[in-house]
Formats: sequence, C-alpha cells, structure tokens
Amino acid sequence: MKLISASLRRFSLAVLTIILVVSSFAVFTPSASAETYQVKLGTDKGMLAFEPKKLTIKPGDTVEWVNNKVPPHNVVFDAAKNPAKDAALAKSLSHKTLLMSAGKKETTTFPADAPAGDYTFYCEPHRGAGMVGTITVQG
Ligand SMILES: [Cu+2]
Repeated sequence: MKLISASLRRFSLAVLTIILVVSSFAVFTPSASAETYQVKLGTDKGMLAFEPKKLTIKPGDTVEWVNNKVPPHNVVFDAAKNPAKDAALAKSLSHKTLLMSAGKKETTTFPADAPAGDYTFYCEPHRGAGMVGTITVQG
C-alpha cells in the first residue's frame, strides 16, 4: 500500500511537471508574430516610384513608409481598389500628409481582420507619373 501511494505521488508529480512545461510553452510562443516591412517613397536612383512597388504581407503586419528621393510624397489607398471596396478602411490605411524631407517615416498597420486580396495605393503628386503600388494581404 505504501509502495502504491509513493509511486502514485511520483506519477502525479510527473504529470504536473508535464502540464507546467507545456503550458509555459504555450504562453511564451506567439502564435503568429507580426512583421514590419519597409517601402521607400522614391527609389534610390531617383525614380518616381515605390520601392518595392509590390509587397505581400499578412493581416496584422505593418508597413513602414520611408520618404526617400524626389519628394514630396504621400501614401493614399484607393477607396475602390481593395478586396471589399472599403473606403473607410482605405482611408484608415492612408497617410495623406505630404512628406517633404528625406528620412521622414509613417507606418500603416493592417488590421488583423483585413480582408485578403490586393490593396492599391498611390502617391497623389506622382500618381500620373506611375507612382502606384500594390500590397497583397494573404488569407
Ligand atoms: Cu510621390
């Protein structure tokens, strides 16, 4: 009897240890770590373009816009050219204020519930010159 209760105690201790190890793993391992991507406004060679102009991200990721060459630039998401044609979402992702000096930054974090698909954005002063880009949000 004494032997059984001792081994039972040892067994429950082992189970407790396993539960503790597994649960701490669950707490300290983030399920999906959000990434930050950088997009330059104006290429290093002085072209009126975003660099890169195509980018694939996941919901919850952040895009950092860095003012580079040939300013001023801004970032405006097209109200119609996004998966749900959501004008309010497009507005919330945009940075309409013109960035004048090189090195100025803005950030856009895509909401965790952002619909998957292509989001078109452009720079207002240089849209006609082709300063347009696409961010693809993966499902
Ligand atoms: Cu521009």
